[in-house]
Amino acid sequence: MILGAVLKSGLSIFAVLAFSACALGEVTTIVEKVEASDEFQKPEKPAVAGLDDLEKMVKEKEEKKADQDKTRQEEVQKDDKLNALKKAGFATDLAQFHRIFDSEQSTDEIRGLAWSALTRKWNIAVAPDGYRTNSLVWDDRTAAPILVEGKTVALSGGASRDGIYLLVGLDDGRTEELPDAPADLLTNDAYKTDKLIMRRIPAGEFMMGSPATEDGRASDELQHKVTLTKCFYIGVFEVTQEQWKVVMKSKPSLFKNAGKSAPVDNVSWDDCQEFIKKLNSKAGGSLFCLPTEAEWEYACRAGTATRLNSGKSESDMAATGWYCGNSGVSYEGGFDLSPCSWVKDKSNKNAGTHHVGIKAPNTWGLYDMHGNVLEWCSDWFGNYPSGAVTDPSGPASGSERVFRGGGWLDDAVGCRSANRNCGAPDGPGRHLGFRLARSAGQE
Ligand SMILES: [Ca+2]
Ligand SMILES: [Ca+2]
Repeated sequence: MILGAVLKSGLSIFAVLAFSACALGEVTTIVEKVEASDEFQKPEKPAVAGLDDLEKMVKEKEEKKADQDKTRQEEVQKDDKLNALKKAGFATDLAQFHRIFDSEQSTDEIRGLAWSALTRKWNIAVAPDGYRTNSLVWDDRTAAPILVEGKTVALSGGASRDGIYLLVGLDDGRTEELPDAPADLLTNDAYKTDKLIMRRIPAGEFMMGSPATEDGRASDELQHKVTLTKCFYIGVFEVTQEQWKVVMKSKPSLFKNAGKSAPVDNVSWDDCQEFIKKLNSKAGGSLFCLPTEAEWEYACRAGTATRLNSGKSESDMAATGWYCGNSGVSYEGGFDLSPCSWVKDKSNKNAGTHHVGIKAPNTWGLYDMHGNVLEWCSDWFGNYPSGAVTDPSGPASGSERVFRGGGWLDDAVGCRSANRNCGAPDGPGRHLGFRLARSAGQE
């Protein structure tokens, strides 16, 4: 071997150490240096068995890396290009708004309409109170326009935001229809405490489950076409601790210090039925319910087919939900992470639930569909059908009920749109909560 030859020639041991420690890519250089040395006696056959192979390996590795670098660079360039286009479009629209605003003919009403067209076009989840000409800015980091002046606004691109909202009074079950999301959706705690806000989801069809190529998929996610023939309402947020208290007069959550606007946890499927029964009796009907598993996934995807409704990567997960990569908490009574080997980020000793509505919503304006608490659905757990189905509601009987969306302790794979979980209907847990659905009645 070359090391033997080098040693025999009396070369310094340090050179040998340097050789053995060097990266593969430097082999040739070291060999050349050795050959140039006076003390080195060139062996008859230059190479030593295996050196050619080694060089070939090094070359292949370098080529592979160059290929990967190129692909990565191309992806970045593509993103940059798209971002630049979006930014230019945004600037044009904003300029148009300013022209309307500054024109002598503009009235409050026209300005209001222009503002609402702009915010709608850019799919801004929350319009500010009225309109403010200088409050829209482009954020290069998120590649999206955001609102400043103290208002947090999350954005998502894509589908239009047609549809309406329903505001439910939890004390009396009365509902009020709203033409759009309230301007103070994210700043007024009422929507997360004594009221409940729901979003109308249009009827439609989608592919439920995951394609065979999806990273991290499980065998129970057989992809099939689902048609939902009726529109329905679904909670914009997970049901919170305070909302549970208002309806049930009880505080079941184990994360007692997570706050009023944290999702209720530690509720079983049976407990959720009690909540629904109470709310329905206040409302004088039976319209409130849990979403079916199909309705849940349809609402979660909001037209997307990717692993997550926000994309496919870890950073997409971090942007849209609380999962094991970001759910650390400092409040008392957090969950001790030390035995959780899969949690990479242990900078926080404990993890737990977070207030609803902080992370970016999906295209239909729904928050925390990925992560925070897992959400009970109405279905019994069972195998998916192999063909297309219409308005599915799961097997007629079973032993476990479905819950979806992954939670604060799951990894990103567990939070995928298609991922399914289930548990006994009478089993609560600190990972389990829910989101309310409501039939849209005869509409
Ligand atoms: Ca959730
Ligand atoms: Ca699963």
